Amino acid sequence: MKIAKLIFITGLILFIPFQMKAEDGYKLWLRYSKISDKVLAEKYSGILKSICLTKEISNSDVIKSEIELAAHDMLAHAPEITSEITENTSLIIGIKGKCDLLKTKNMEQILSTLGDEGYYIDQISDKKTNYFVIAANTPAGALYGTFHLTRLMQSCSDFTELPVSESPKIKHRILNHWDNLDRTVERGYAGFSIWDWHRLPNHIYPRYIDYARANASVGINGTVLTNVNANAFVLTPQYIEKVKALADVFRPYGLKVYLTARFSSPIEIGGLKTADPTVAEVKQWWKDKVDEIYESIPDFGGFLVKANSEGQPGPQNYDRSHAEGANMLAEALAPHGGIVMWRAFVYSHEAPDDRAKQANNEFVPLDGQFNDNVMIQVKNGAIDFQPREPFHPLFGSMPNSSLALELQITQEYLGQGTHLAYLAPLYKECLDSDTYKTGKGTTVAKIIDGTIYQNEHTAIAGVSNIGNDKNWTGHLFGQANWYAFGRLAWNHNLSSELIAEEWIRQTFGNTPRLVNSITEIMLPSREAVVNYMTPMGLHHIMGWDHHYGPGPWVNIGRPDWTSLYYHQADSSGIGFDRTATGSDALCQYAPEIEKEYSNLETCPEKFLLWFHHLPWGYTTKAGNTLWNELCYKYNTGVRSAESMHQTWLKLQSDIDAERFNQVADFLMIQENEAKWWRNACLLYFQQFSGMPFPEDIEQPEGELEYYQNLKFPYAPGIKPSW
Ligand code: GCW
Repeated sequence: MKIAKLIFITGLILFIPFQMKAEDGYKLWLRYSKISDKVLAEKYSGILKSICLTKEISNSDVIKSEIELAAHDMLAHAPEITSEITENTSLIIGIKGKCDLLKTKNMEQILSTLGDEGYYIDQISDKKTNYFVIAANTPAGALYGTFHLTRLMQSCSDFTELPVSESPKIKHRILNHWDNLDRTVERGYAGFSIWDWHRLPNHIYPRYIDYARANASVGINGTVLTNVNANAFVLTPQYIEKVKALADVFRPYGLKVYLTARFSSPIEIGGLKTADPTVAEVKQWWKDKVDEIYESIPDFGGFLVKANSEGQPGPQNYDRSHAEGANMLAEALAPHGGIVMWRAFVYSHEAPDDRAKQANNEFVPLDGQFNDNVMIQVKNGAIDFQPREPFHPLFGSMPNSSLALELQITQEYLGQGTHLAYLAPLYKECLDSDTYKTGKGTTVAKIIDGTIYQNEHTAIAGVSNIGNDKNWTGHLFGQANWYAFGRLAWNHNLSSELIAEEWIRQTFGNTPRLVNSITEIMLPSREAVVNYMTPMGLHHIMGWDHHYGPGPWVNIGRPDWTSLYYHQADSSGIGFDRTATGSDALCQYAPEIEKEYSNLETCPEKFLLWFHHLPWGYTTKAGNTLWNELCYKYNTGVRSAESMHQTWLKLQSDIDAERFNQVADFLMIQENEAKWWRNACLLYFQQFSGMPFPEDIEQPEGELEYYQNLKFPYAPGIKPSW
């Protein structure tokens, strides 16, 4: 062949761009992409050569299919799977005492410390044969251990982490889907609900199984299928049959199903005249209804309830307390082992007191009156999932009740479906907050994991960001927040950094360039959103109703749904005085917190305007006027958004086109909207400060009126039907 022709063809081959496999994000972090490192591939293939799956594992099909999928996709290998140990066995996956190697004293001792969902991974040797072992006390533990092993392989681990002993710190680790039966998702930004109620129970989408896999891979063991602004219809027989079909799919993955219970259901679907929890026929109705559910779903988790909040019906409609309402449901569920999660997100329509105080006002007097199988589900902050809130004062204020933490994974107030905001730092900020309620070290994490009050039930919930978008979460990086919620629910001591790295390695790859660059984008991203939206303790200044974009001027509807109620900007200054000279919300915290946050010298600046109304000329710790400091913070937020965008663009050659382009486009949106927030908020607040913008920042563009006149009637994330 002529040399010239050969060079030409070779050149063609060399210049064919290295086509990465197209990826649409559907596989989430469970991509099991091919292990390119030959040495590791060989090591892993050796581990997965022949797997003994002890017979007693009731979910063995699920474990078998996961291992086979992982081996096939990562290693192009088909493991031998047996139910007895053979001379080829390389990996044993089993539960306590079900095979000789798991009956050793040492193994039994280890397993005795790991509880129902824990697992142990190690290499053990027996008569000169080395085995990898995943040992657990139950099938769920064995599955969690299996996902841990595949996660280590996808992350190109050299297994120096071994031995691994894991058990969850919190019992109920639950996603709350604010999904409506018409498949709209309240505050959802990833399309419609994945629950196709109309085709259930007959059609089981593969997506339902992948949903269960994804949750099991991070240890989530519960899912509330329906919106807390509840629809009684889901409790009718025809829907219970549909719910059963999902519960049957999820069960082998250790995922329990819960439903939201609309308090007025006995009237709406039961034909009764009242829903008063003290009326015998109402109690009987709920008992019969619960028994009916358990007939179809023997491991039904229980009910999540939003009552007497934002117009939802509840016991107070009959002058009964939250405790009377919750205990009625709890009594119906108790014989079946079910729980009630009763939400403390309450604030009165009449706005009688600072909204931040009203949950404590209503619930602290009821402490100790709730049945053992009732948990009070409390948002991380006292207002409403803001980019930053001090921890909710209810944590530590109800020592005789079981409190569950409710976090928001969907980004209702953090850029909705287009802003990259990695939320593990927000979750950790709350979890690690010291409430001082039983002295130093009484963290929110230790309250909800039962360490402080030894609760029988412990729980953590995340409001889901999942929809039927191909990539599940709309923004690809929304997947990181689903993942982070699961990992922190399992172990709240994990760091945001470690969780980010785990997710990046499984989602994008293991090169230092990918890991370092994407970590550099993710870790500061939540702070960036705080800075360009609500710096220094500002809060609740978003667009009206849809909550999209800035709205510091919003002044319509009930006072505590406006923005002015929260920033209270006027010529004298800005901020909400929650000290003794104001609403005194601080009195609901422990004295140590009250003292620290009341004192301007010690109050963390990130909470300054949450607790104080300060003059525009107040001097901050950096020596700036408050006005200039706010301008610098907004400007820093914009710079951070620009930097995130630029860092991502440098990764074009490292990431498949579809996922790269989507994130690049969304980071452009985020950069533009960060400027929008800065311009709108600073132009609005300048009306009150009367002070010039610092010369050393980019000057806010445009006219305030332009921003105030923007309308978004079709902003995403269906709004509540009040
Ligand atoms: O954040 C607010 C949302 C409502 C939500 C409510 C709640 C489900 O704007 O859409 O209703 O909180 O937590 O109940």
